[in-house]
Amino acid sequence: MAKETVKIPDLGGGSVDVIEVCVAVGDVVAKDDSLLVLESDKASMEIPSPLAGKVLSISLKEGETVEAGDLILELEVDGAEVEADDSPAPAVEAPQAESESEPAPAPAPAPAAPVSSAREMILVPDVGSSDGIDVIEVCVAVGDVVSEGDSLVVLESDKASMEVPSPFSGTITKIVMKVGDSAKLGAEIAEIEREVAAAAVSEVKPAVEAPAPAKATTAPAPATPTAAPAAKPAATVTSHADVYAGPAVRKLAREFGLELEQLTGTGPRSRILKEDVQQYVKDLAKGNVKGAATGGGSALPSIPDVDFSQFGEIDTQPLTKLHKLTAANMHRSWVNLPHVTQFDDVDISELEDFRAGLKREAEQRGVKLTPLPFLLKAAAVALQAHPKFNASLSADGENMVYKKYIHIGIAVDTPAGLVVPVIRDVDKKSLWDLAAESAELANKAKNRKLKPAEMQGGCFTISSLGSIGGTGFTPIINAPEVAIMGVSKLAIKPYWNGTEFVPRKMLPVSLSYDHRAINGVDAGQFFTFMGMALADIRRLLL
Ligand code: CAO
Repeated sequence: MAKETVKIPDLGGGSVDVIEVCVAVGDVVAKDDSLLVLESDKASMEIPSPLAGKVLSISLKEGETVEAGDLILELEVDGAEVEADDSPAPAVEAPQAESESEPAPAPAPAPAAPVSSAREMILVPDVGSSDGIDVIEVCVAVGDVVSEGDSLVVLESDKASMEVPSPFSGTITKIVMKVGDSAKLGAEIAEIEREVAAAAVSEVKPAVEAPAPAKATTAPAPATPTAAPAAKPAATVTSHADVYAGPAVRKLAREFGLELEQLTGTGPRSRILKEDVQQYVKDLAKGNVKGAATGGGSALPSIPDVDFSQFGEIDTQPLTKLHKLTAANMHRSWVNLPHVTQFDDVDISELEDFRAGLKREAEQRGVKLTPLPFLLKAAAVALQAHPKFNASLSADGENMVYKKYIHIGIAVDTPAGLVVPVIRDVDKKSLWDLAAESAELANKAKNRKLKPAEMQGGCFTISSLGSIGGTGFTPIINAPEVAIMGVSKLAIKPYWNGTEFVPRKMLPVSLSYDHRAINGVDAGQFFTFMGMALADIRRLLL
């Protein structure tokens, strides 16, 4: 056994903060296990162990500022494994600022006029690794005007991510590197047309004039390991600039297709740890991700935050609680349930004649008889005849729960938002009862008088936009129900009765169903059955 000291490697100059100590005294570490995470204002990197061994002592604490050569810890190692070596651990894909392979320094800033331009190819600098490193972001596009220090590309290995800055200001004229390339020292990144003083032009051969090697090339300053890629991302590139996470965590998140912004860091200074990524993935699998309903929690790319005021005057109003709740429910249903919607036109001419004939009686009873009670009744009969529609999938996806009761919700538009009161035991109620109860519930909804119990227990929902207009729409299922019916505006249309076209009152209806629970054939049969009942309401008695 031998005792070895591990020191801060050469990080390319300057001091950095220790933001995480990944080991404790007594830990047994393997070679390349992370010992520390260091961070400057632009960079973050993990320092791997150069040797396998047992941690005997640790000389650093989180929050300390360190520089190259500072002692990290002592390791007890197998004597055969290494000869005593007091030198700092090798920088992990960190730039070797003072090595012989140091890239050419960035040219001096362009002096004052007279000004000319020259094209130069920017090359990958020495990033401290002889292996190729993945290009994970290209931060510029042809035509972009960049300043010296602006990021051109972001490179990432499993231990470090680093941005390659532009060595000078100018306009990007060509991009050679693309996402997915493996970048090595000297590889071409992009061509830049830089502004230079006339006196300086002769020192930098423009591509168009130069004989072979045709183009003047310039390697930028050493790449900077970074937790915050490109400050100037191209339009298609997502910037994670505000997120604290080490490169290994970034890589892991990317492998899962996660945006770092979706994660909550539990490490020091809210740093995102590997465990946070793993926990998030577990929660996602269980459907427990907070905010998924508003678009921020699913693994889908989030919708960009746009400052609309840049395009004109705006007025921002807070959403009502009900609106937010509805938005969350709609989104949850939309992303969780595979919706299929089918459409039909139902001939309700006879129903309408019958309804018109009841107008006086309805007035005497003090109720308004709209098509809605007929739709409720027809839905109840169809649900009875097709129990698959009067069911819910159990949350674990293992069972179908068939309901022996028929409670139907009606979507009601209110000033505060959409609510869905539920009419219980629709199958047992008369048209008059249904007319009275739907009007009463709608009225209560509009006056915010509904009790929670009056909005629970629905088996199926009807959303009627009939009084408003439209020829059809795709309603979103009110999960865990498995289907919803949409009703649009009645229209008189020519109908071919076998010998001639006759004017008929046609009601456009749609049916969205959860394809996990219901097959297309089932839906076709259910909807045809319902259409027949509406077309000939005597069928409601059968
Ligand atoms: N085609 C043509 N006219 C229709 C119709 C249809 N499909 N459905 C209803 N009408 C008529 C009614 O007969 C009534 O006419 P009269 O005043 O001449 O008698 C008029 O439209 C108004 O009806 P109503 O809206 O007061 O009553 P209703 O029973 O049809 O609907 C309710 C009640 C609560 C469902 C409705 O007021 C409502 O809020 N609809 C909106 C639902 C909604 O927002 N859905 C969208 C959900 S997804 O965002």
